[in-house]
Amino acid sequence: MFLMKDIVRDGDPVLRQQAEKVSFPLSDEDRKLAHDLMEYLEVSQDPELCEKYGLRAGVGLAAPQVGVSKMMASVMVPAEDENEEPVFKDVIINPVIVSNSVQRGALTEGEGCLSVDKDIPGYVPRAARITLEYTDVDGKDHHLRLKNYPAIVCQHEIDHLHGTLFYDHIDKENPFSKTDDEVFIY
Ligand code: SB7
Ligand code: NI
Repeated sequence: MFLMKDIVRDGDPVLRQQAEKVSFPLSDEDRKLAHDLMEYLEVSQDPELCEKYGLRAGVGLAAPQVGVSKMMASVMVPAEDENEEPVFKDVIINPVIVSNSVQRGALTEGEGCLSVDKDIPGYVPRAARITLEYTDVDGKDHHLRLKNYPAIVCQHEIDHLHGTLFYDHIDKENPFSKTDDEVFIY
């Protein structure tokens, strides 16, 4: 199981690398990685276990964040009502955003990252909606449209696979500048 000590922090070159494509069928090693990436999210989103293991809660975790430069990330976006199924939950392998909405969106609270220990305030403008393609752990291909928060989280994770961190997108002169036709999420 991954703990905070396993999470690579900003400054480590692996976070700035282009990750490698994963081949199928998955090796035992890649299958374990997929499992462990999702396990972190499940454990971190359980308040008791999160506290017990001293984790930071996360809705996503990309392989480079545990030092593995491969195109794999776990995403688990809980429903607002915690008794409901997550709005999106999967390990996304070799993900590609095949289309982006013209409309932009940003989280009102900005973003954070398990690999970035300090708070970096500012809007992180992204596409409000995306069309995503990826392969799951069983080798099944997926093609789906995501909007709002799940779309933002997937963009944050896919950025990790290309060596980009959320603060790269923040306008340095004017971190809270709004553009026209931008939706604010949450
Ligand atoms: C806010 C938080 C995340 C994504 C988008 C907005 C995920 C934070 C956890 N991670 O560092 C995952 O890469
Ligand atoms: Ni991150």
